[in-house]
Amino acid sequence: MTKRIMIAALLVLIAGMAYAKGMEVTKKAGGNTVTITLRNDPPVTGENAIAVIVKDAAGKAVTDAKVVVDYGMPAMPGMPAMKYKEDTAFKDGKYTGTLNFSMPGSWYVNVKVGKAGKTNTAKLNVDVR
Ligand SMILES: [Cu+2]
Repeated sequence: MTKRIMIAALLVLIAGMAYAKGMEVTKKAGGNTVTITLRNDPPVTGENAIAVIVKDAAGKAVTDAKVVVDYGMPAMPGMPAMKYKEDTAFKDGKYTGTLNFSMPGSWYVNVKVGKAGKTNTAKLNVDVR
């Protein structure tokens, strides 16, 4: 193998590892800790699976919350504000759904965790490619 091919192979391997891991962010939302994983890192234009794990202040998994993801882009020149909503489904310890980013750029992703009449939000911004 030439050096160039070895470097190319290494880059493919690193890219593959990054893809497998996805993007993971942990945030506080009220008394809960919310771990948000996006399947793609960086997120891509089109569909991106999202998984959310919620734990209470004691570190115990919260399995009966209503988790909704509001995401969008503020208005920009030549483009009105875009707002989307994804209702997640709880399965195997995670609240999962799919976000569909219609264009590249900076998107906000607000993960709303509702339980017992209260809603706490974990906010993040992602740079969609
Ligand atoms: Cu835009």
